[in-house]
Amino acid sequence: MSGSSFNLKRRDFLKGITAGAAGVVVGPSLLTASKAMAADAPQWKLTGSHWGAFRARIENGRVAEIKPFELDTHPTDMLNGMKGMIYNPSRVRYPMVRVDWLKNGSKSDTSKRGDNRFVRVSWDKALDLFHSELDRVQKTYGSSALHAGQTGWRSTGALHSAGNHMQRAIAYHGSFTKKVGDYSTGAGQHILPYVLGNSEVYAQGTSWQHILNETKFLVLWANDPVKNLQVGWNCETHEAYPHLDTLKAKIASGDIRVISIDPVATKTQKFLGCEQMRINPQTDVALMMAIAHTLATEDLADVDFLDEYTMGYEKFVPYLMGKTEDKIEKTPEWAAKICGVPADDIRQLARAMAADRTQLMLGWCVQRQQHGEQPYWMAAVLASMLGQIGLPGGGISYAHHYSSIGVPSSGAAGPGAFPSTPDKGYKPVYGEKFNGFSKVIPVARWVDCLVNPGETIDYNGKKVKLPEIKMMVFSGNNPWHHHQDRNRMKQAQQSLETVVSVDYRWTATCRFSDIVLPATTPFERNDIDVYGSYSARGIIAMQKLVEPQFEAKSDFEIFSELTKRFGKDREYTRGMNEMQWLKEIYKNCRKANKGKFEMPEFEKFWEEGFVEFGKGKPWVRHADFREDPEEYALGTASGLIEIFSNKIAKYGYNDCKGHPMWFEKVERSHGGPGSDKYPLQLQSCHPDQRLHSQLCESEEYRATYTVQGREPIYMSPEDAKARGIKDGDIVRVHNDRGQLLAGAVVTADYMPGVMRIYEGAWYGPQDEKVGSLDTYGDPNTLSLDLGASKLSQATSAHTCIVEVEKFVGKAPAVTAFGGPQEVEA
Ligand SMILES: Nc1nc2c(c(=O)[nH]1)N[C@H]1C(S)=C(S)[C@@H](COP(=O)(O)OP(=O)(O)OC[C@H]3O[C@@H](n4cnc5c(=O)[nH]c(N)nc54)[C@H](O)[C@@H]3O)O[C@H]1N2
Ligand SMILES: Nc1nc2c(c(=O)[nH]1)N[C@H]1C(S)=C(S)[C@@H](COP(=O)(O)OP(=O)(O)OC[C@H]3O[C@@H](n4cnc5c(=O)[nH]c(N)nc54)[C@H](O)[C@@H]3O)O[C@H]1N2
Ligand SMILES: [Mo]
Repeated sequence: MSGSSFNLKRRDFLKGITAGAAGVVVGPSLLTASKAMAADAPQWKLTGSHWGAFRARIENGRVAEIKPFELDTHPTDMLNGMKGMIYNPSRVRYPMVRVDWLKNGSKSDTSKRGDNRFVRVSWDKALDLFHSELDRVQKTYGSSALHAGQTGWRSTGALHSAGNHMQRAIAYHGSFTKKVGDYSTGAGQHILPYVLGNSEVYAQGTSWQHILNETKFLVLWANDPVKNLQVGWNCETHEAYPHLDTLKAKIASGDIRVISIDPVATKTQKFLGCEQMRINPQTDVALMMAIAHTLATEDLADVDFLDEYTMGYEKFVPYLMGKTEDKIEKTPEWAAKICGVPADDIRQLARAMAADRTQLMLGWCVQRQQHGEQPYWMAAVLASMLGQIGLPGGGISYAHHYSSIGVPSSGAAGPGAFPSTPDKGYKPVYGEKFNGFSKVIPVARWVDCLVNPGETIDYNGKKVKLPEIKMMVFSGNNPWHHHQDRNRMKQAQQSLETVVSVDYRWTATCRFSDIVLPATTPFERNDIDVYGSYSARGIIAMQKLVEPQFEAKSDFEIFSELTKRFGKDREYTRGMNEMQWLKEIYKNCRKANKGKFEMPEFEKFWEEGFVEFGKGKPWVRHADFREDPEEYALGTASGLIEIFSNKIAKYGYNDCKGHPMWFEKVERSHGGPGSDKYPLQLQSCHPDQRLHSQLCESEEYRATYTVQGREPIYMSPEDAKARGIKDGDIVRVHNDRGQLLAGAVVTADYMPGVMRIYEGAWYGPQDEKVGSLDTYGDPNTLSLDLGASKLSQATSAHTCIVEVEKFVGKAPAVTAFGGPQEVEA
């Protein structure tokens, strides 16, 4: 893998596409579309995706060639995988029902769920079954037994937002259990409102222009923007990348110093040519404490800022100085033993931060760990001690690696999404019946509901009674990728009577479902979306490239037909079809932008393909608060930055207290708990060549990074050598929770004791039994399923230790791809 290469520049990119196109090897039978296609003349169409806006040349009803949208100066290499998203052997082709479920319905043998044996049925049959199950569950158990609340990275497009269709349609039938929070930033989005008055993670950040002009010392903390800005929530145009080019130049010329605090030499570090501070995983809070200790003891803390803008510093200092119950002074020497950074380096880092304009930029991975709230809170404390919050190029940011944050927003309104809830005054077929259970659960605790129904857990100052769930519906998300601890899940899901999945690829979630419905890809329907994500640079027409493949239907069609079965289709669709909806969405957007941003009539827009709003003005986060902390008080209890939170202290939690603290983890490499048996940290960071599990099905593109057909596991030369592993070997990775096969990539980018398998690798179990070997390499076969704390109950995916060995013998075939085994009823 070309770990060091930045996003391809336009010219190389086009080369890449041509090279890829030359080697197309997809079996002809898979390419046959369901509908007869007119042999149309070659033509280019514009569309967009999480990976970028692009134009596609259509020939004989097929996508023949792709080129990036001309406004995208830094297209991602992943566009090379796009064609394989439409044409691949893992597409869901027809409605399918699990064979045993078709025979026995809700009384099926659920220990067989996952055996991947399915029967093809008609759309009518599948939707009738779906509908009758909804009826049965509402009648028998009530709303609490239905969970249709998981959401995820549905495709771009305001209209065809998959989760919204599922939730709106089902709500017309009856209520269901919903979720709060997300897997991305669960711990961060829960702690920061107490500390900074806003979740911060999805807020617009200080503009890159200010950072490039004013910052002298930029600290990338667990942050890999060059890798992670390749995808965006909307149709990307990669507008942050030119700023990263400038940053690279400014590092070379000595104008800006950048350090990456990370156990791994990241893609960003290698692109920028910046420094790295290697840190033991999960120990960032110890390092932060020691930096704070140095600032406090060397008189480097900005006491005026702390006085005016923060509260509770005086309650935190005794902890820092070892004057509270733990009696540990958080010196650099203390921290060095935990985080592996020499004490002198810690002191120098602290001094450098205090010496000049310093911007801290945190990534999100450090908060997808046990006690993930603490590094986020402690980083805000550090930034407060440095006193630069609200200055251009100073202070703290939690999102410059996400969806073009840091590129100023145009200020224009984007197109409103298809509603996720029913229209006002609606009457569902079944009334609400939650039987004393909580209606909303923390997103990552749904498997806990299956394991411990009726249990009451703490959550963010409240109590949550976990519902007894009997039926789940998934659309636009892939829980058999996104959730932790496969074998726990495998065991737990047996208590579900019915599982329905809507997707366009046969994911492990489909494999572990009873009814599977084929959706269209975003390239088989018309839509409209923002391009540029947070820059809101313009609006793009996502023009249908090809007809739906096989028997696929859009989510809009699927749920229209479902609602028809209980007489709510007119309400659900408001009597409008796809094009009418698009016109309506566009019209409302045009109205919202009237007098501010010029937008043509819909027909003209559709023909031209996009409307540009222009660039926004550079901006500084928290500048208003700094200017006038009363007028622009933060949304915290005191209106100030809370180094101590009375609210949190009053919750009385043992794993998140009144101020940030160092907590040991249940398991940790580098001498931490459990490391005698499993000495290696397994990171499951976000993939360089996928969006989670999306694109993994793209066969040729996957082949550019797999090792002997398996997902790569990256490891240090030291760890490989100690185990007799060579680059290219198949290895078995295991811990007490599970085992998987992966392909070794040995690289000095990794420090000893740290390994990585990118999340989103498709789960390919040898069979449906609990504990079976995962043949492809899904890291969630090994990850821990534990709430980060009682405050957030967020995922702790990155609290995970393992051992690895060379696999000897004949490796079993990869079972992850290629769809179900089709059987007769
Ligand atoms: N170990 C570990 N696990 C993690 C993480 C980690 O760091 N480590 N990260 C977590 C994070 S941050 C996230 S955001 C989650 C992501 O978790 P998900 O959002 O669940 O991941 P995706 O693979 O993007 O799944 C989206 C699914 O929606 C389907 N889809 C796309 N478009 C449509 C459509 O139009 N209609 C229908 N019906 N389906 C559609 C796709 O085919 C895909 O199966 O994973 C989490 N899991
Ligand atoms: N290409 C691509 N980009 C994406 C996504 C994708 O799937 N593919 N997903 C998007 C989504 S949904 C999300 S949530 C974001 C995720 O954004 P992040 O969570 O920020 O991304 P990760 O790549 O998981 O991790 C970032 C860095 O954290 C480091 N790290 C891990 N553990 C530790 C630790 O204990 N200490 C320190 N100091 N560093 C650590 C890793 O080595 C890595 O370099 O990315 C978004 N961008
Ligand atoms: Mo995420």
